[in-house]
Amino acid sequence: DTWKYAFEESLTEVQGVYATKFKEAIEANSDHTVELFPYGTLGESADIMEQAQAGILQFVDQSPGFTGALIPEAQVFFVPYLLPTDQAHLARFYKQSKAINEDFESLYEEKGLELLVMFPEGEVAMTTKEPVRSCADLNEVKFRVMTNPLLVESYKAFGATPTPLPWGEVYGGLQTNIIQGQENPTFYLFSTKIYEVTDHITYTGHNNFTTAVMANSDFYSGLSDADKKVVEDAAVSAYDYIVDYQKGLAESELKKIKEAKPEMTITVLSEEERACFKEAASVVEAKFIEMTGDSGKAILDQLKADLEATKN
Ligand code: 6CS
Repeated sequence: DTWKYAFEESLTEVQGVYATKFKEAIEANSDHTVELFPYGTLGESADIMEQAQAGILQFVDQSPGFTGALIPEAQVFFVPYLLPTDQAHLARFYKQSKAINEDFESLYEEKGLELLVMFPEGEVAMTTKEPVRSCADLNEVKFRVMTNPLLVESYKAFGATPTPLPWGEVYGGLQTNIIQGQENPTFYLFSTKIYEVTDHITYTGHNNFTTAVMANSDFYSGLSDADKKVVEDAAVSAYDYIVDYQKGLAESELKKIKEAKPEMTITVLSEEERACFKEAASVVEAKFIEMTGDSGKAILDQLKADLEATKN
């Protein structure tokens, strides 16, 4: 039989490379085939999530940036400066974290989803039309964010005017000046040509892009133990592959942006310049707890403990 797997990026972007490895592993180790549906073939992120919950798709990759309304606790990934930017630390963290592999698993399960893996896609950078050296520079900037209430709170706390939009409206929105900024990992700034419609890249170090792959729960629980193992093993081998694949990716893609658009400014904010963004973090953390209560607080504490435990 054929299993359908949709994701939010193209086949050659990070989620697509992950999905391709996952497919290869399933097909090498079972009689099942996996059909891949890249971004745009079945709609936006919210659409593929609905299809996965309905069982039309067996697998879906949806980032917590879009899962926040469904699972409020998933917004924890948008508390600024919670996650480190060190990729080696992150690689250990997602694999070993109890918050992810146990606590989030049950929260996704309640929504009919079997969480298979979460993985990092790189430090996010802001791209804007005007330079950003402090929060004050975001004043009056309509800044596109994924449709996630806590991300809205973050950019409010940063001083911007947050504008939640699905991905499909971002390039056009920047082109027509409906929005004047957005954030994404470096590889994505190049692959989606977002550098064509913004002039400044700013690294504030405030977050790493997290994504999640899950299966429809009814589908998953109906699998034989052997097939479940094939799926779990495929998720793990694709994880190891995607972590390795991303080594040096931000650097190589930034170089390509510079070649394509030499006038693009690229700024890594100093510790001093980061101060107002870091101050905003505590406001956002408090908002997160206000939104999610004891359950959110428990996951936040566990996540912090997991980050500490995977430092070295
Ligand atoms: O910003 C977004 O909406 C998109 N960013 C990435 C890196 N992947 C998919 C997502 O839709």
